[in-house]
Amino acid sequence: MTETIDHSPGTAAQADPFPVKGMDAVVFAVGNAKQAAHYYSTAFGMKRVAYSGPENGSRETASYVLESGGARFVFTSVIKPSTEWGRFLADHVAAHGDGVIDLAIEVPDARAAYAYAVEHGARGIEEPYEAKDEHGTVVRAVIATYGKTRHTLVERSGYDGPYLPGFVAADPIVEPPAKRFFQAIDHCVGNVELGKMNEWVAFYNKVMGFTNMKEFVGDDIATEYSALMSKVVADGTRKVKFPINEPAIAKKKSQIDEYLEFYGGAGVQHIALATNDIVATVRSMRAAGVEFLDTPDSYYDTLGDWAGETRVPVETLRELKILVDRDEDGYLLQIFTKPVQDRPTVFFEMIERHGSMGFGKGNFKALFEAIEREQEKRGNL
Ligand code: TYF
Ligand code: FE
Repeated sequence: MTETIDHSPGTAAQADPFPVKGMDAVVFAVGNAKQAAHYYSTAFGMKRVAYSGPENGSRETASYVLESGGARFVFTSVIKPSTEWGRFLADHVAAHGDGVIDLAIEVPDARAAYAYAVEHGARGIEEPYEAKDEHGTVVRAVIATYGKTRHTLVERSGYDGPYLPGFVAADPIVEPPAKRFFQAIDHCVGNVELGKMNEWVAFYNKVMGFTNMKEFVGDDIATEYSALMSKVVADGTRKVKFPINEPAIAKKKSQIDEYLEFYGGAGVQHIALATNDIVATVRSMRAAGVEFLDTPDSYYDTLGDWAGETRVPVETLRELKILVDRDEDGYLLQIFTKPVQDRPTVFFEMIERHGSMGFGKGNFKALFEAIEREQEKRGNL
């Protein structure tokens, strides 16, 4: 930690230049959305709520919309490309494997958000457009961010359909768990090329008026053990948080370089999901076959000395390999999955916050060592 820039959250009195309501959805382009939807239902406890495909008039693509509390994921695959969109999806999966194409943000006014973004240097992909059905009207617009990733700006103004016009309500694929595994998207992390982190931080500062959170990995930590640099931008309410990583030249090959090589460029690295019972969540996900990063026993031997007491006994944390971090505001519990596809690219974090607004900087060493052990197994270190 070498600087401490913390523009505190905007208050209602200050006009937010780019108001947001929160994350609308994380949209994945995958090779087989039908099977992905099944995996996120059984292994992540998500509930299918909507569908679009050939049975309801979408002949080119199939999309499955899954929810867990306020978190929404959309899995799309191409059936037979016939338009530019179908070819984009097919090319995306061919080039990048399964990945995130869109971090959609809900905004109160999509036209105003798009105008502000483009005026402040964003590349527009779709001008604001309206879609209507019997449930109401949704206005959307799309801007580009790092790599081929997009931000769709979604204005729902009372729309009460299951997702968007063009989608029909769909039943859960399997009986959802009695208690959901997570209830919100906590943060969405991007990996960008060497030397580009500050440009993308500046992009969010200018285009969305996002401010820098104080937690980041500076070059001091990078060269010592992390092999990456990281800064976090967030909207004024801290509902939307986007850490941005870039590789650093260090003793070891950076995990960010491994991602960039196998993803084929910049893209979304991990999605952190907020849970209020990480113990139950990790037990259920492990039982369903989700693989998590390992943490050595030595981490737990000294944990009490610096992390103090948490609501979970150390022996349970040790058993499940859950990490702890504490700062002046409180503590957090977190754990990371291994990559969820064969390419060493996208993974997930489960996070239970108790006051701390950080990202687990006290765990960076243990975490990055765990990731390096996986890189080594893959022959990429
Ligand atoms: O989002 C974060 O900042 C934490 C830590 O490659 C982290 O989850 C940072 C970089 C990384 C993996 C995890
Ligand atoms: Fe994270």
